[in-house]
Amino acid sequence: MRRFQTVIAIIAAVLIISTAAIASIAWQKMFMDTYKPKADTALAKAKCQICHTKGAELNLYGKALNAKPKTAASLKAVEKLDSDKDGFTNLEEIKAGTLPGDPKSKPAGKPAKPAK
Ligand SMILES: [Ca+2]
Repeated sequence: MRRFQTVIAIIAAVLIISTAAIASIAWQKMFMDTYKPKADTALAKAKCQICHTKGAELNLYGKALNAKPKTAASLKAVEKLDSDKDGFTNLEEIKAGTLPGDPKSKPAGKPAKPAK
């Protein structure tokens, strides 16, 4: 009986992890389809790190998106935010090819106006 419970727990863990991975891939595809970042930018190369830190943990941009339904409208809804608080809005960063969830990655120059 105990072995059965262990197997069920392992299956449940795998399902939870793979569901999260599939959700992340869906977000990534939607992001790339929506913004089409230029190939040689940090943003295009970041892949999972657009929304995640090195591991599965979400960065500040990922957390803002994760609170919303998985739709392109949700991407638009967080464009005016400055998720990583580096002074540039998420959209300014996306257009510049930098990471909206990483304050160390930001466009050259100064923000157009102070971000919220
Ligand atoms: Ca920012």
